[in-house]
Amino acid sequence: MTRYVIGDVQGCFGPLMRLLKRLKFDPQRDRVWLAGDLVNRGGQSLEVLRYVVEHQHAFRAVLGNHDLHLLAHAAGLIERPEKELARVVDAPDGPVLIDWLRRQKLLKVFRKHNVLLAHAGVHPGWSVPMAEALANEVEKGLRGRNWGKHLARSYGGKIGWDPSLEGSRRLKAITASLTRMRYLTAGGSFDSVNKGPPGTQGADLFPWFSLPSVRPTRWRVLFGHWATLGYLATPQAVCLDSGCVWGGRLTAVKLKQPDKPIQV
Ligand SMILES: [Mn+2]
Repeated sequence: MTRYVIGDVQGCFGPLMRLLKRLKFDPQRDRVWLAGDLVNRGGQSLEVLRYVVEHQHAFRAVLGNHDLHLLAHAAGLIERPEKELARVVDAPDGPVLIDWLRRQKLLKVFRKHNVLLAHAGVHPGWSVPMAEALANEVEKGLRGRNWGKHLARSYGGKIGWDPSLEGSRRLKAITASLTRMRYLTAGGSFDSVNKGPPGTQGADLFPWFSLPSVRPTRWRVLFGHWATLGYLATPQAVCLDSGCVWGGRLTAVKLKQPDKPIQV
């Protein structure tokens, strides 16, 4: 069995199929973790979800901001959803696809490999057990029966993490850190404006994985979300979003070898 992690697919069904072929992916034998943003903008979100759910014994995902946006539409929280997302929700098998999606995680810990996987990243102020517990506060409500209400309390806004937060603002800060974060101030505050590669950001902002005050740990975070970063591997973090939906490439790595990208 080989375990792969694949970056942001964003409805790019053709490239996903080509990448799986390149990997000689065998759903009976291999396993894939998707780094989030399975859907939106690429045109074939429905096809991507159908394929993944059809082979769900082989696929798992951490949710990205676009996946949460789709869930929000399914829960009736979005007034004017993108056509591509409405096509998923309105499909005859839409409810099955949505139920699979909402049962995925926001953070996956691979203890044996000292690897974390989250769509945008893991806040440098969080220990691994803390990150797991915080992610679970959001995940468990999404798995439950009143998931739409829970999502409404957990999703939206760009609230930076602060341990003193409570209630809905705390849930929203957890979700934002795991699914939207790119730059932080030296003190760990959230920046919601800068999206470009390092070097283009405002003063006193650092990529979340290279805050000068944070001591390196033995953990490495695999993440997507940051297309302008492209595939990038540092000792602390590996970005797997190489901008497939923007005309770039779709990236996979073996969980055991994140330093060797496989791209189409
Ligand atoms: Mn994203």
